[in-house]
Amino acid sequence: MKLDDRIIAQHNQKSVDIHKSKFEFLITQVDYSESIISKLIDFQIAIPSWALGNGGTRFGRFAGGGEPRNLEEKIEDVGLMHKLNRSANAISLHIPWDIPKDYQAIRDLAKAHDLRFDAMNSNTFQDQKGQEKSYKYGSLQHVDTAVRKQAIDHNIEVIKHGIELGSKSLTVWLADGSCFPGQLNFRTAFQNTLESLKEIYAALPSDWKMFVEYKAYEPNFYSTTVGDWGQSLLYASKLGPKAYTLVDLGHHLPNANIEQIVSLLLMEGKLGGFHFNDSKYGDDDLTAGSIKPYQLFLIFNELIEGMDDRKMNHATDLGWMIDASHNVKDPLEDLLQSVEAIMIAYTQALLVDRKALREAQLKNDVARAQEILQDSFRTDVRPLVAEARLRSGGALNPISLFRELNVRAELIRERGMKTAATGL
Ligand SMILES: [Mn+2]
Repeated sequence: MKLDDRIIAQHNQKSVDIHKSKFEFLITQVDYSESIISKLIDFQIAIPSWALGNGGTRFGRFAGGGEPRNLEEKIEDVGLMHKLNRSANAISLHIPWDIPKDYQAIRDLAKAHDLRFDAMNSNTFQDQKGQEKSYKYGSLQHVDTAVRKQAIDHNIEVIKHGIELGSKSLTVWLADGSCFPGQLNFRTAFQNTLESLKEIYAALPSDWKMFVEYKAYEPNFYSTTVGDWGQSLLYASKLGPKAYTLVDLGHHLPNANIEQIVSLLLMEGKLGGFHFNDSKYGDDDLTAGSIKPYQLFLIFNELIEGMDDRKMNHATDLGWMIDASHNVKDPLEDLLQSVEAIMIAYTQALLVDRKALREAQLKNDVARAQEILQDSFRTDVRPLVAEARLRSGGALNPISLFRELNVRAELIRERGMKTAATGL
């Protein structure tokens, strides 16, 4: 379904006065509010095609109803979301779940929704119907050259689809690893993976990036061949200037200091992209900011500090994407909440008084440093985020409007109850 500008304007009319009074109050306390608003308008987060349906667990999957049945409907869902919040102008596709049948038609549809194509994602973590070789014991690391070749060819095919759609990056996440001690020779697995990645890297167009995503564990539970940021950085460094590390917030061991990882990767010029989600225990794929909002703020604090130090463009120099797959919420409501949480954390981090923080650090004034950070974190910046949305034509309250319009009921009527957006 497509949303009319007039409907958004009517929705905003109802709450614009109360918004304006909150906004006017907030900007009396905030320096550079206009510059912050323009950064917020520019900041866009890509939506993965697999987040538009309900995910499952190893125990099963509960369909939510009205999930997109094909690539066209996935683009329509992201288009609707972007229309509501004006902060989700890209979709990230997964191959083979989203292979376009007609590139031109898919490009035109995305354009009609004001969307572009973000990173392409390959899949060597499961076997597809009719696939010749199995990835049961890994893909790019596999002891059998023929399996490695099949996985390399698949990644190169993903790049080709991406070129047709105007994407500029490939994300490689590998499930490769081992479940038991002795199963793998670690060095051989690393070398095989590196050699395979080199062949994929060689197929990248000159203006593309390759993101090497790491993950501590799952589906392998003893070792993972790209298991942490050190290993990812090793691969990315050996591959060359187009290869970068990708940080997924759910892919660390418990209590890892992700903000420090981000800071050092930026320092080395090797942070490429980001997958947002939140977690209580592991790769829980919960809504961004739902469990550890302070951590999300601290990560953004390091991102801004590091990007500004390198004179990077916040909006375009790193890949920003949500990577989540939820089991109980309406996927579109969940994604709207995630984007809002990301925008809030970004705004809070933009408020940090960096000069004062630097001074406190140089004086070893620990309490003052904490005050400076927490002062920003405890500021209710929602009116700034809403103002940016309002100025870019979005809804003051995207989720309220989504509910008022009964979007999900309409999607269920169109698409049915038992549809699935992923190939899981
Ligand atoms: Mn991820």
